[in-house]
Amino acid sequence: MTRVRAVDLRLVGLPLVRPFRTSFGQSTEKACILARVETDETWGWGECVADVEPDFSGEFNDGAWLVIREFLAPALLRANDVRAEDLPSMFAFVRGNPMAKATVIDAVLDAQLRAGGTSLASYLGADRDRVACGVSVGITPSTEALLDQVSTYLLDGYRRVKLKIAPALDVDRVRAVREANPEIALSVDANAAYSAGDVEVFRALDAFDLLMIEQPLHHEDLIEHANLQRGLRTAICLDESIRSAADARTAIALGACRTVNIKQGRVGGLLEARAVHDVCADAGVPVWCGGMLETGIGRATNLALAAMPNFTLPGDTSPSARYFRDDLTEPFEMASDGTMAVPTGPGIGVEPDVDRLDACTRRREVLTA
Ligand code: NPG
Repeated sequence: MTRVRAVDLRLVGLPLVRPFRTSFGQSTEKACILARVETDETWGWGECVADVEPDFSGEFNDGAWLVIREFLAPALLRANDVRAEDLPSMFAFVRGNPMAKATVIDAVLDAQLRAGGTSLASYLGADRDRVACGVSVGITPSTEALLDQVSTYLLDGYRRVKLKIAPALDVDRVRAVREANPEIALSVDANAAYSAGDVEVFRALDAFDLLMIEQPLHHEDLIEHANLQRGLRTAICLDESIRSAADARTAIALGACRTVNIKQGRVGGLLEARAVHDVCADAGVPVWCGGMLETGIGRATNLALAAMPNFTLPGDTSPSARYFRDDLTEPFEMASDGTMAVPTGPGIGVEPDVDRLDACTRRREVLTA
């Protein structure tokens, strides 16, 4: 049991080494909330995957900050003894807001595991000590720039390349990458930019032997995803549509997808992510670990999750240098075989550098009982 004495919230900002463009916007900087919970014995870290604007989901940094400060942290600080496993039901009085909840739940879980000397990977039942890395390539200014980036990433050793697509920046670009690289594991991610009327785009993409087409349609439209999936050879993967294990169960029952991207922050934290993994494993649906440009704290968390048995496809778990010149933790490195080591220390197994953390902190608030 753990008693939380303080929740130390920071908003940090780190420049990205190259802008990242998706169908919903462009980022040049990673700005996120970090929570450090302090318990009687130890501490734990949680990284919030919300962004500056409510574009990927309805959550955003300033909103998540308020939800944590006004609702989640006070409930946690009032509780005498808690386990991370108690928090999803303790936080049920707050509807939605999975990213804010994940930040606090993951931080308490990290503290609990540090106190017990257990690594997050072994707590989650990981069955390997290295995971295969994929890379997500943002929308580039030209097809030439895209081909250049893809060949650099392939030389780095990545095991799978995912291309961001958007209307009119899709079939021709994917064809060019496929023709230049006939053998690679290739996928595309639309971030919900299309509608049911765009079926011709997906029929054309179906010819490129893709590993999957990720989140083609609106996140609430599972029926349309099922209709589309019935007409395609390529597997549809859902990301934004899956906010919980219940969503995963529904999507699979409807035939709306044949694979699932698990982002622990999008589903309310590591405990729910494990439940999504289990639902998919029971249904024979493979999963993989998504990424949201996390700092080393969120990256350590993702690597532990990605080592669970049903994570059978390479994830968006790239090394630190693909995002940041100076990560907050020791940088994560990828071996030339395209794999990365899963942290083995207690909890998430990493710690941010205090000076670097202070240098990139924009706002800080320490909440106590
Ligand atoms: O390497 O972490 C990464 C980026 C992977 O493409 C990626 N993430 O839609 O999945 C996504 C996208 C994303 C990034 C979404 C940031 C929201 C915020």
